[in-house]
Amino acid sequence: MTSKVSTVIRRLCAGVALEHAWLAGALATLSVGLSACSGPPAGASSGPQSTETADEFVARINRDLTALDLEGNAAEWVQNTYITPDTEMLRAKANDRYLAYLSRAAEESKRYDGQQLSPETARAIQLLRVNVSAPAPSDPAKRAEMTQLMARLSAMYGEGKYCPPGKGPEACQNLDQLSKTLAESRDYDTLVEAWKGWHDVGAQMREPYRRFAELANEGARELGFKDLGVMWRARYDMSPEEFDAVAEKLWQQVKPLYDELHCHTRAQLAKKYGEDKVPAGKPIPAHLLGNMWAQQWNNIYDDLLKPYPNASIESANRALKAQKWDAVRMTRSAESFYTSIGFPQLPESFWRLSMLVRPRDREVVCHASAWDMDPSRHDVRIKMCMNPTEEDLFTVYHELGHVYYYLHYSDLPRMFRDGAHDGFHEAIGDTVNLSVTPGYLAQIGLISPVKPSKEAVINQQMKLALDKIAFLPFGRLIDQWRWRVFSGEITPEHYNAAWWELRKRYQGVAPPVPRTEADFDPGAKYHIPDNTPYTRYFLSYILQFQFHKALCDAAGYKGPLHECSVFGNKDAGRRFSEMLALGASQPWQDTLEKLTGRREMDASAIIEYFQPLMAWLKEQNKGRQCGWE
Ligand code: X8Z
Ligand code: ZN
Repeated sequence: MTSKVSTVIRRLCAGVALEHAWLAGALATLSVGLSACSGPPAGASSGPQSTETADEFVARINRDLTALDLEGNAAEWVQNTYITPDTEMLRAKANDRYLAYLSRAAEESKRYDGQQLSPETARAIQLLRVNVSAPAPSDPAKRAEMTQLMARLSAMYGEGKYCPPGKGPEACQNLDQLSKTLAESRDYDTLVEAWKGWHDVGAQMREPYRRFAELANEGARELGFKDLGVMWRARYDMSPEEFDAVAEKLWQQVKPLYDELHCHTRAQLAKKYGEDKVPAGKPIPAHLLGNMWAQQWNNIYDDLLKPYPNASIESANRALKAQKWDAVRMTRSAESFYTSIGFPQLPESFWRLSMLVRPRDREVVCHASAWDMDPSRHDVRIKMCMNPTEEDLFTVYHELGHVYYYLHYSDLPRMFRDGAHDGFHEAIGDTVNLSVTPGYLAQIGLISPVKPSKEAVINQQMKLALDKIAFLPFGRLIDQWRWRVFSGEITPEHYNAAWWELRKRYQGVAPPVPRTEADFDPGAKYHIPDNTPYTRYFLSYILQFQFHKALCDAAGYKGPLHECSVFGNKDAGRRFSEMLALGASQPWQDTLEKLTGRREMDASAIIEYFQPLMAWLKEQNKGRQCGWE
């Protein structure tokens, strides 16, 4: 639906409508056969008037979508927090109505092609045409089939379990339990079992996913795009080809950092599990990195990768448990960071209506997300299954970043209530997390006071790199797979092989047991069944360092970037607020320039940040056989 950050494709940013030849071409071929649509959907005001001006049209769309959002958000929220056949059906129906409306509105907007429009109106119309991550075919039967598949895939992921063979249903384990094993066990075979147990959940999604992708692609083609992957990339205010070049350039900038981290990590894992299990020059077995998808590796920091075990900087895991931090306390802690930089307290309804822990009596989709339920009432929520771990603590700070973005742009017209682009939305909470320094964690009593030393700096940098640097190739590869699925380059007979080929190429990891085309390992990652575009996270992991540097400058900070925290700094908070309040009302380049003084996404801030660790890693890796075949 429209307002949950994890599923929305954030809308296209551009200056004046049809200024870009590539988009004008795509839209000129708009040929949605909408005659089958009957009347305005529930919640929509009366249909189009042929005399309607473009400004009136946009005002009507803003009004109608605001009304439709309420129903769609409510249906999707309930389906996510109470999975039953009934809520699945209700979500599919609400989504159906919403998508029918969007298709019709996109078609109607063609009336204004070639007209002189105000930049604001032109922009709203552009955003309208690309603001959906799964456009429906115009055939109502196909649209219904697609929305049912979307709800089904979401439920399959939420209900997924591993049931060890020969044991009763009480032995079944959900994703939280299996993830805990991946984070905490250091027994090779136990890890294999948990890894395989979860990945096998994907197999049942293969056929529904194949059909879903086919239908959504058809929807994208009807809108004039070559395929859905091209449509997703049309969101970034440049041609898809230009965007590919930008993303590739960023990846090449940061790849050397990843290569050093990979080399050192593999050497440490070989010490732990043996050279036979983790050979030099080969991809790392994907189940040894502390995370189900090997996407962030910080769970193996404390015992396997802490450079100086006797120096400062441990993870907050132990203290969170010992001090019995619960989900409310973790969320309050995040809120208090935001209020320290001048942001408002969370509304009372946030506390009443959010889901912070896994309910005991029903199935839910536990993957963390933030929801903009009703901007007019400031009804914002998060949905998480929090446990007292450092990972979840950082995640709740992340989610509140989305929530504060929603609150900041709640007064904008509907088409502009969005991130400058989706990477901005993902980067807000993570930027704040870069100020959650060891000093801050010590201040709130979660780690021992830091004794400043060169060793402590390297420890801290390693801990952070296992999150921020380890993630980069993962963030890059997910949509490499999907874009190729949508373009037809990867066919269903090669879904899994292509997935592992990309995981090997980018991340240098390999499955711990042989996988075949009977498996569907992409389905074991939330964003695939949920159809959430993923390049947003890759962009966010670069942007958040640019934002952090800009906020530190705004705070008047002068030292090395990795020691800066803007905790408590109202000047930094004001600059951040100004950016958030702009939402999607102007091209993201203008918004980025306002905060950072630059119009390009650029990796030099993350490179600067990790300079001390890079020097240290290069030293460690001397004489090692780095890379993988
Ligand atoms: O999905 C998320 C957030 C919700 S927007 C928890 N993230 C990605 C993931 O878990 O795969 C944050 C980091 C990357
Ligand atoms: Zn997020």
